[in-house]
Amino acid sequence: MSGLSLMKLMVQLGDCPLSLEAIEGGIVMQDDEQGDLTAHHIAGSAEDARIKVRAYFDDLRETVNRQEEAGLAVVNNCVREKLLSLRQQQEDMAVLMSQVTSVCMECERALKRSDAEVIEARNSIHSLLETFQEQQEQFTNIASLCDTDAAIPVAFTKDNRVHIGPKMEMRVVVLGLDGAGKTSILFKMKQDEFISPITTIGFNVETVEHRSLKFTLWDVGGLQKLRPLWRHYYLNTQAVIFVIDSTNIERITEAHEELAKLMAEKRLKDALVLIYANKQDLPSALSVDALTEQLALHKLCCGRSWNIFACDAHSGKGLHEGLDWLARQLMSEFAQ
Ligand SMILES: Nc1nc2c(ncn2[C@@H]2O[C@H](COP(=O)(O)OP(=O)(O)OP(=O)(O)O)[C@@H](O)[C@H]2O)c(=O)[nH]1
Ligand SMILES: [Mg+2]
Repeated sequence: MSGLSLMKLMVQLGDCPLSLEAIEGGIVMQDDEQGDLTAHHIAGSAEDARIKVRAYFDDLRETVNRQEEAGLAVVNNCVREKLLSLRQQQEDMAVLMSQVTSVCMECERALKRSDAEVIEARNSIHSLLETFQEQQEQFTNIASLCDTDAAIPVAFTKDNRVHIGPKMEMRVVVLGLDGAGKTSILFKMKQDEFISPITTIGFNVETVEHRSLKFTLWDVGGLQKLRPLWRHYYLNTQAVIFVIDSTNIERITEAHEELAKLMAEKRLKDALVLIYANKQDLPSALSVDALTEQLALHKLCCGRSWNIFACDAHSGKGLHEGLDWLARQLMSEFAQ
């Protein structure tokens, strides 16, 4: 070994303890301004990293605690509202009961009167009976308004949202090429009717209730000149329903291109993707397997929650299965 290499090795060896301290931290001797050697504590990169991780989780815990407080406050509000309305109903019932009692007493008095007195008082007896009938109706109304369900539904979504109350809402945008059957599907879901719609210029919006969910469905026109408008519907969208005309083999590439654009869209990166292979009532319709392959869905939707369902807007077959899947994807295993 030459003298120069030996010198290099010695310098490296000399550096070694310093590198260990840089990682683990410790005491290093350094010259101060007066040229005296003084001991300094250095933190070390390991400690730095631990501090960063702890700070991150402290912050996360604080956020979670705040959200827990907010969630509990909503539960308390729900309980308060339920109790208030129950008390109100009890009070209404009590008032009505006392009114019914006084009417009953009057009726009894009327029964004890002589025939001549009854004839003379027939108008007031008639209105007494009318009042009695009205009270009976009011009583039935109050009873039907009574919320007999003591449950306070609480549900948790996979994207870490807590829902307290009867129906959880989900914002969904329905996209696809023109003529794919988006509007037909929307009508079928909403009013269980197949009406052949005209092409959509703009959008339709409907709410559809399905199990414990309330879907707000935005059906946007699919004509090529309208597609640049799709992006205005992406914000806060939890799911995309992409409708394909399974019989239109010539436009499969065009559908693939549009779906690929959606998959690359940042604002939709967490959105669930439900693909409806529509018009399955027609004999020329491609099967779900064939479409999955032709659209290269496994590659295109890789890394996200997606699924494809065969359906037809005519009979409505397959539509509910799709919504069921969306609901299951949204709710976490803690969901009730
Ligand atoms: N046989 C059959 N026809 C369907 C089905 N769904 C839709 N159609 C027909 O397909 C055509 C287009 O349907 P729309 O619902 O208007 O299509 P869209 O996707 O809303 O089209 P745009 O509004 O232009 O984007 C209409 O003539 C519908 O009657 C289906 O499941 N089976
Ligand atoms: Mg339409």
